[in-house]
Amino acid sequence: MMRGITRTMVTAAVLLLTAGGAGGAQAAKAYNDPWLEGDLQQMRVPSALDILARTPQPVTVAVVDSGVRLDDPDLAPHLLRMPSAYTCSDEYGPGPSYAANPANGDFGCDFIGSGTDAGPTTVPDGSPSDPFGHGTGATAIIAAVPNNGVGGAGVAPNARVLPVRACYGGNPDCYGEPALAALTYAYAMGATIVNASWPPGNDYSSDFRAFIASHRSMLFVFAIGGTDQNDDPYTLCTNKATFPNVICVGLANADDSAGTVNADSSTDVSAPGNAGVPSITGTRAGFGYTSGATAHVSGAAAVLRGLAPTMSSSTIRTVLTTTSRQVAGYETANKAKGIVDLEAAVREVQRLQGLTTPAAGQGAPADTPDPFAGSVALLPTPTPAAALPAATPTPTPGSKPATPLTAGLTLSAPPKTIRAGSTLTLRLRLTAKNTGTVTATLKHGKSTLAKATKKRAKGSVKLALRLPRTARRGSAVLTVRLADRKPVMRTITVNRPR
Ligand SMILES: [Ca+2]
Ligand SMILES: [Ca+2]
Repeated sequence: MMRGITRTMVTAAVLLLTAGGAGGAQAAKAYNDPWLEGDLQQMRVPSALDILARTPQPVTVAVVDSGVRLDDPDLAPHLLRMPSAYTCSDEYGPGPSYAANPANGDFGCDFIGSGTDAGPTTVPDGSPSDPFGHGTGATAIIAAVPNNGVGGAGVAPNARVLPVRACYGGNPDCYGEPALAALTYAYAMGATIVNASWPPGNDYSSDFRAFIASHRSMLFVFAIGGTDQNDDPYTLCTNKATFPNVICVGLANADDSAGTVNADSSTDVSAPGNAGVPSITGTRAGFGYTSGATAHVSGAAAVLRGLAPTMSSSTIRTVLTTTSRQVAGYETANKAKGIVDLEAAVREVQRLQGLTTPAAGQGAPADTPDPFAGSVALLPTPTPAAALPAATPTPTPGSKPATPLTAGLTLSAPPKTIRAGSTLTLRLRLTAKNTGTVTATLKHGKSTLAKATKKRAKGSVKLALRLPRTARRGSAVLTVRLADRKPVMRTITVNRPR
């Protein structure tokens, strides 16, 4: 998905973007961002934003990747902070977890902690910062603030990015439990588009595929990763009956010729790989290719979803594919699909919605006012995180309200190992206003090794779990739960007694 691409830098301080491609509209839109390339014109983004029948609603796009540079001034205003305390790993089973909280300045979830390669998972945290730049590049393409004189311009002024770090390395490698946890988390946070700038190979687990099939309110945008899938087309891309909410993206070169990785029947649509770069890095070295193409499609989908929040994911996919710009010889040469044409897609969505498409330049503003102010805290400027007010999430239109999100308690780090025959003492604190029965269980498979309960718990709580000397040794799962909230879970190894 990545390739060393020499960036063709546009140095003009103000670049006048004119609509390009087939059926060129008259609209023109000036951007003053210094790092623009030709990608927006190639997809007819400026002219699309000039004919919107109404201002698009904000759309939460989860970028599941290597993370996001959280301090980039061109991205930060469009990044989502945690809407409420949320334990980053308890959705997908036992393991270390972290109670992300806006009061801590947390943006989202990091499911792999400091893991930088395909090594073991380390401790998650609430700061999905990006050591590689891959997820940052995707975020810039989707949601960089346009027309602010800094960095590039994203495709979707209405997109708000939920940064999710779940992929190792900078290529990136996204698999296993972190990948599934990331999708689950994205859903819980109200994301209706998942940008996955990585290929959905057939080795993903049945649970991973089942999650996608059963969450059709979400549109999953995947990258075609190479030519190897010609022999083994991705099921997630080809089985439209089961996965109507998946769109798989190939590469269109800047001159509209097909990217070499496009020789595949899995591809739904193509898009540019080049893009404006994150302002803070000033480079997109190692990013582009189908990763960039995927992000462009996520941005296009975010505009359409914001325009028509009740439109199904499969309809958005159909609109993007059927309105894509066909290039002579493109399809037959190597099975490449058409290039996304956002203006044509917007016109089609407005037709389907019974909306009258305004004349070029007469449309509604594409930039939504800060839609989450007072509900989900945003970082308005790249200043150090101050204490942010706790807030309840605003469900994104078309998504299920995300409840319950919080475990309602924080758990001081329990030991990683314990001996059979000893007592495990847990210290936890119920977060403000929470009170109720707290239960803690230590289980080995279905067998309960120890259990403790505290009724009418409030504030600081101590729980003691006594393990019998005969307790089965090995990896056990500690589950701590307040009432019927989602539990906090840890893995603890039970060793032989003294
Ligand atoms: Ca981190
Ligand atoms: Ca910008």
